[in-house]
Amino acid sequence: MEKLIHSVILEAGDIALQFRSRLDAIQVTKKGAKDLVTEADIAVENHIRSRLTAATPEFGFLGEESPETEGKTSRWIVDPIDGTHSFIHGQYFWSISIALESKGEISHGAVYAPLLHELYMAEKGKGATRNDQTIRVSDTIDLASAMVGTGFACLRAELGDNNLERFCRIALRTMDQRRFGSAALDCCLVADGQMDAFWEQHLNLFDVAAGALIAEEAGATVTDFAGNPGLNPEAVLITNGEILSEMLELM
Ligand code: 2AM
Ligand code: CA
Repeated sequence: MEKLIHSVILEAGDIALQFRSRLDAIQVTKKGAKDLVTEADIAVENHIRSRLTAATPEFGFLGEESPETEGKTSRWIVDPIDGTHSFIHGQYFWSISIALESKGEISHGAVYAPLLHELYMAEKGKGATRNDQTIRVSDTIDLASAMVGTGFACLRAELGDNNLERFCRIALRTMDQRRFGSAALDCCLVADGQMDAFWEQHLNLFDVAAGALIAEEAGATVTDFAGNPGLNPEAVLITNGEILSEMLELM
């Protein structure tokens, strides 16, 4: 399974990069007021879907850009381009995310950021890697020394509870903050210690299914904003463990 995911995600990266090389000519369509989809999102998802479905016809498929198909006990969960706005603007921080869920539990996760040349992978119980090297969360012990990240998907979804107050509250207590624009990649940045924590609300499962497993396998805690363990895309808090309680107080 790992080999299949590895080849498919690298192929998907090549397709995305071909579109990236002619960004001026790329077709962008609106799914919602600020919710964009490009030809690249669709071509990448079509490729991933046809490759994975051919190799595992018995599995279901949940992707951001195509209708869901039911599977028996396993399904692929795919975001073809996480960080579509970054992609459209020619920026670096976007990624491709593939997860495999079996009997309700994520068993494999891969996140690939083609322009950063970073491929993160994890298998449940077997640790996490970045470009084949084992990774671990940071050992930062207090929020005052921490680098944290967040995202504002909710603003794009035009919801009332927009994370700005929480961001200001937390920003006053940390060393520094980042907002990279790809939730899948943000999870991986906590996994390899580049950030000490990441939170975001109102995400979709395909944004974070792979990233959360990668983070967990690298030693991160994955909870909701109340500290309940496990992945809840509505409220995702991923930390290096050391700063979990300080973060929870501020959520
Ligand atoms: P996307 O680029 O695949 O749409 C950035 O804050 C994160 O929010 C990204 O993972 C982004 O994924 C996601 N996101 C963007 N718009 C969203 C929306 N309208 N609803 C939910 N999530 C969204
Ligand atoms: Ca996404």
